[in-house]
Amino acid sequence: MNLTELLQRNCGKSVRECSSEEIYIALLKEVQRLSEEKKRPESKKKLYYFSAEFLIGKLLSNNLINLGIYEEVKKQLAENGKNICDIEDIENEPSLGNGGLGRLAACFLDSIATLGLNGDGVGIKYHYGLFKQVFKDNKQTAVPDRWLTDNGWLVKTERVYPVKFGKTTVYALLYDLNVTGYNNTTNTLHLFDVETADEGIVTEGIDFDKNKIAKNLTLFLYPDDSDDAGRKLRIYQQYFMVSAGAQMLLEEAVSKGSNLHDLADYAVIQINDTHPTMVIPELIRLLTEKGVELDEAIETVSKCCAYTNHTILAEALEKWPLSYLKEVVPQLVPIIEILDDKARRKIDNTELAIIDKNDTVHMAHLDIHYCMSVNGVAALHTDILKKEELSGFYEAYPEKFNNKTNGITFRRWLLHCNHQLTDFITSLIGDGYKKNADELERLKQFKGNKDVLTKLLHIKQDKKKELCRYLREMQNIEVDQASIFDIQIKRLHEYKRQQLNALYIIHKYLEIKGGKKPSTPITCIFGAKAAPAYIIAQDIIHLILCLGKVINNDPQVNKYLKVIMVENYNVTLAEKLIPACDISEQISLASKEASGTGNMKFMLNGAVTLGTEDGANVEIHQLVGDENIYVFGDSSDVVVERYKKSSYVAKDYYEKDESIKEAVDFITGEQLLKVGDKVMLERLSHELVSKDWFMTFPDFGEYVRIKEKALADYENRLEWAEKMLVNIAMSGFFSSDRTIGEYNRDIWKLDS
Ligand code: 26Q
Repeated sequence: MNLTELLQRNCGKSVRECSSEEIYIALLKEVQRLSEEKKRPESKKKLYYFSAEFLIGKLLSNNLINLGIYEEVKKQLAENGKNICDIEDIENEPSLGNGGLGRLAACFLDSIATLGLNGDGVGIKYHYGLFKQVFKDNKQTAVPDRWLTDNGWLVKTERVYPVKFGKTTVYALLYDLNVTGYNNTTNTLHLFDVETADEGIVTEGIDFDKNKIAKNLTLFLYPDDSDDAGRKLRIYQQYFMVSAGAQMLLEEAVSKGSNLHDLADYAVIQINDTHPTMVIPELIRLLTEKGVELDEAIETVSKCCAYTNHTILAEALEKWPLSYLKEVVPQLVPIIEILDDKARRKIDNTELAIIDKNDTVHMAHLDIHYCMSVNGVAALHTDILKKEELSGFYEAYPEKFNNKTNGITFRRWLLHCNHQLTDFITSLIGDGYKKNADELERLKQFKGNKDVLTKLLHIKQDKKKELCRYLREMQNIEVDQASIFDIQIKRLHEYKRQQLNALYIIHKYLEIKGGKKPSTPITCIFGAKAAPAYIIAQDIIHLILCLGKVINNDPQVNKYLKVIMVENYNVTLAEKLIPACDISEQISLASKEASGTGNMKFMLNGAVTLGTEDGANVEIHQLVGDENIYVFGDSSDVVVERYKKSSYVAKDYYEKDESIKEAVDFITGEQLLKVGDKVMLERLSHELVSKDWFMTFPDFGEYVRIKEKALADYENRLEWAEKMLVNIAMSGFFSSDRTIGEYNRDIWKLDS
């Protein structure tokens, strides 16, 4: 590509004369054109990845990389006095997801295209992504995040599908976004919107009036489901997505020659968590409308659909009152009732029913009865599903259950976010690993190679310096680049236990106050959004921000310890934080984190994990060995037992363990109350002492001990660098190319 010509053509100016915006738009259009030129995969059967969230992140650089022209564009920009980072900054991040599940869907699209598989994403074009987080008075406030611009990646198509909500019909307009694989084919992310969406009503809050559904249907991505109105709107959104998607899929199958009886030869549907579950009854409804007998329609749809479970937290499993469904999607209710009836006849266990005795519809149950595959997202998670949460279902349908350990796309999480490390790895082992991640293991031959290890440390230091500059410029945060970067970035949730990290920080602060100074300063970095209605999560953010105020302003301590919470943590920030990390905090209560994918991104970028035996940490541990990870905490077996027996009493720990008491009391002590909100801090402290549902106290002592061990080990930099090397070398397993290969081999069976 010739940038000079491109900009001459687009703007009638030289590169130098163009603004960053002009260059961004010209590049965007050129990338669109090049992606469009790529071949599209063709196969009889096609995968439809249905997901309420696709957390795709900024697209420009990633697309340039996948098209193989990043380096030349960067070079030509530089020759004309332009920095590609300034062009990247122009793009709004599309925050069309809450966290892990949405980001996973985005990584999967990249890998599906890279492997040349015929598979598209289906979702919703939210006008406002996940809210923008702004800190005020050490508290989170939420601001609507409108990400759409006139010049964007989405292209409006001619396709329109009617979607009926009882007597009201809305029209789903299809927008397409090209997903270009790495040196391979282009696929599509299909996002539906209503023409009537009215952003004007946002200032009044979100209006849930059913009569105004056409105005607000696609306005917001839901951060939570804490009130009834919100829950109903979520059903509207889900049905809108699946009905339009199902119509599109049938249209495509028929155009390729399907007679609908053979639909399973033409379409396979992956249901990303329960959010798209209504695609099952909707497809059945559409097939019967087109003349397929009900029983056959049910059987056909069951052969097409596969379900992925992403959570074991009971409160996150979707259950809808039948009355809501009657109100929103009356046409599905008779079908769901038939599905329930059939399931009850087949399996005589009322606990597995779709509609329970309280007339609540269990979406996961519908999925499991009527999908051909049910998978968990990490080995431990799938085991727990089989043994505990879904054991009844596993007994009934053992053949449906399978594990697909999550993965991440190395194109974004290494090639794009860490050029230095990418180039260095390439200089050592060639670039085969970019498409075949297992080749990273060849890095192991450099164990003990001082030059290689030293270079790794230098790269890490450079990334830390870059992060410091970024935080200074963007967020006015000062970080010591010579300190240890200890990072916990993920959604704020009690089970992820940011509060445990906070208790450690208090403990460390008091230790330093008492004269025990760390050899190397430590910077504890957090990034997390909390659902606005999730009170305790708000309190934990407040605690962390207040700790920052107290500790960072204490001249006795701030040379040794700092607490930073970045504002508005998102994909773009993750791309800056992860390459700069030394210690990756993965400290969820064992059994609660289904997989985690941040843990994999950190590992790939040479951070060492400090974590519990939870989710994919277990597999990281197995791959890198005891020497190269810091593991602590009660096992999932112990935790599951403790819940079953209801034997945990937080107060006993608080009263018996002086260091726990000291740290907890600090939350409501004088220093924090000076900067914080009494109600919030007291509520949090009370929650911990009287409940501590996610069992931070039993793990506290070992967490402190193991973290101290990690900090001490860091002092021997070459030994530390060897841990970094092994982590990078063993991360190949977590490429989403591997994950997608397994989905295809075991579930989708697309020919490529
Ligand atoms: C449900 C009902 C109403 C409103 C919102 C929701 C809702 C929204 C998002 C429920 C769940 C989610 C997201 C879940 C999620 O991100 N789960 C994570 O999935 C990752 C990918 O598999 C795993 O790595 C994480 O362990 C898991 O927490």
